[in-house]
Amino acid sequence: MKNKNTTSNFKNNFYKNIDQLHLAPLWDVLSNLVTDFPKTKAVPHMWQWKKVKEHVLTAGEVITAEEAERRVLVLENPGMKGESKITDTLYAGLQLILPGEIAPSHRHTQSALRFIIEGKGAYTTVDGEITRMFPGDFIITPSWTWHDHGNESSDPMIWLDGLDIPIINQFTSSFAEKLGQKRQILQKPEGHSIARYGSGLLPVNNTLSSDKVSPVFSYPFSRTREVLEKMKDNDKWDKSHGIRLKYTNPLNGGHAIPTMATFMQLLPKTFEGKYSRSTDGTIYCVVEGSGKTIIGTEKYSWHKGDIFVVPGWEKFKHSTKEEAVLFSFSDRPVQEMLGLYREEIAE
Ligand code: 1HN
Repeated sequence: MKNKNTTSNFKNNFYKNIDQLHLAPLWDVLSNLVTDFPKTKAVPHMWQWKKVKEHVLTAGEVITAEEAERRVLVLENPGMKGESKITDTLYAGLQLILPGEIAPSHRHTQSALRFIIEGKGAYTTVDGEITRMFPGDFIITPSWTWHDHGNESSDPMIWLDGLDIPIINQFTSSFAEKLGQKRQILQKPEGHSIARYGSGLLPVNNTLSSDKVSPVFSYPFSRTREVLEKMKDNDKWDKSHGIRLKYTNPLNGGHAIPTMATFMQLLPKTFEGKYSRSTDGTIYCVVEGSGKTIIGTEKYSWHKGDIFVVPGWEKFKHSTKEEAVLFSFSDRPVQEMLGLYREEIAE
């Protein structure tokens, strides 16, 4: 008995002593640190456009775009409340700009993507070049570029923001500054970048300092849709993903944004996708049509404007009755760069 007590005292003292020196026993935590399979607090979830839209519009009565700096309702993963994350590595939100408003110019090391859901013709300016935004357009704001948004149209404009905020914070590399002016000065004519870099041509004496990010910052939906339409009759469908295209950087064929992969896909009518899973948690936004996605054990019926999240390594499959188009984004480029990316398709 005495012996047992002595041993237990000896051990208790050991744990107390090492704790005081900020030392901790790995054997208590190892199985949580290095798991046999990916583990995440993120859960599958869908935000229905018909339910969230009215609240995004009401935010316009609660605060101005200028006061808020960016008037956004954050899409919080229900498994990570209060963390401003939709997956472990990504942030997403719905931003509203009302007619006549300006979201003032600023820049930060986080990269951003915009995917336009509703409205017509509000603008964003990125490093001196303006582009008008229409539904289905995909626009990038590379790390450390000045950007401001404004709405000179007569309709509210709502878009999906995707940022790599959790990744940047993990690396303690967040920097941000305000320009101190509502609008930056325009330095290039509208259409400058897509003309030079977005037509299968590149200026021979290209003076870009880096190929890390795509010099095309606006990918209009009209062009993307045409590609899907041309491919749908001639190309082989992926068994899980239908016809899926990635937005690329024309300088090197890589992803348009170094930290976030972005995709547009077409699912044909009466598609019955096979289950697949991949290590990149993915956010989907419905662009056209309707369908169903089973994520893990949950079934989601989606329509235009709905946004749903598939956590990393969770099995999922899509099915449709009518033709549908989906935009999506994930942290795949980072995983690919580090040699971590894995995917599996059920046979
Ligand atoms: C940001 O700069 C924008 O520029 C949107 O529209 C959302 C969320 C967190 C940090 C910066 C924008 C943001 C953001």
